[in-house]
Amino acid sequence: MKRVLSGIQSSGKLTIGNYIGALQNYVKLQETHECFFSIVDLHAITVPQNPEDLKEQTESVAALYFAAGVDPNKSSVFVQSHVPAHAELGWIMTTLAYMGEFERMTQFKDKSGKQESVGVGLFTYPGLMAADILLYNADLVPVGDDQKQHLELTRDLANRFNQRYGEYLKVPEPYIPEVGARIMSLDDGSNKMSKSSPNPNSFIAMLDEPDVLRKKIKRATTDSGREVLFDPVNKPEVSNLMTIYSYCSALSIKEIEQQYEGQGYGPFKKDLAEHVVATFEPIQQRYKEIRASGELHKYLQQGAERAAEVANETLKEIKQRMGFLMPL
Ligand code: AQP
Repeated sequence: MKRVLSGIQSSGKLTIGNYIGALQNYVKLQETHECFFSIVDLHAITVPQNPEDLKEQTESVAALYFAAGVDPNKSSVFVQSHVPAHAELGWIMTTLAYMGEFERMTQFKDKSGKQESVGVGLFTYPGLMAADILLYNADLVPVGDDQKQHLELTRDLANRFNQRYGEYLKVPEPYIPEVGARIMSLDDGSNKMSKSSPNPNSFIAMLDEPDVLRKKIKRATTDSGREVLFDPVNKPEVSNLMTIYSYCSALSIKEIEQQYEGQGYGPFKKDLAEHVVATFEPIQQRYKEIRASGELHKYLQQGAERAAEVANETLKEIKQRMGFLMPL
């Protein structure tokens, strides 16, 4: 069975972009693959986090994994900081990487541009991400479009390690969803929807109450036209809303175009909101049940134990090959 590794940062409230681009694929992949899914809290602290919020966000992201359908008996779900091998291999990976490689990362450029002072962790983020993946010798990594470049770097680092220390690490392949690889922000069709955006109206959180969600969709930016047409270059905002519509309704883009021909944006947005509510209401209900059940920490402990078994073995082999003196 091929192995899958993926993770989401506990850096805010998960958006429908995280769901469509990542989580919903986790649920599918666990049926055919051995899956490790992480809540990457060590990545979340690459930008400042309030301690109380970080704890709540980590629990919330974990509960959303299960609410979305990740099954703790099929997949190992764990918090990254519960498996210390991630931080240790993350350091080792930064020693294998070159400055120029990290400097080229567009996510670093985007995020550092928004900070007053830029933390070193934001810069070395791709080294830790490489460690996350390589510790599990993952075959496949489900990621949205935005993470493709980091995965490319992970592949380079795995190849570099294998050249220097002998063939050992598996070079992972990206798994990019066909629909929804990049859900854009509601207020600007050229920006990715992000959970850490300071403007809550730019994203739809998976846990937004139905009325909040309806309001956000109603005020979502469109354009001065009135045609519901899929044209990401000239109509990026409307096209993005159509992608979300298509995912939540299972209608094709063509069918959506036909349905709203000559009707303008009003009816389209109204129906879109109802499809989004119908998609996320059951998940919200399960989320509440999971948080109330007290089972969450048990699942996470079980996941961390299974993850640590695999990760510690890989780390040991890596250290031996690199010439670290191993403890008796
Ligand atoms: N807008 C998106 N469309 C499709 N996929 C997305 N992902 C994130 N945003 C979108 C995918 O979700 C997974 C987890 O991402 P992450 O939390 O590790 O980091 P990110 O990509 O930086 O996500 P955010 O929401 O933008 O977080 P912040 O605001 O903290 O940086 C990844 O597979 C990602 O591709």
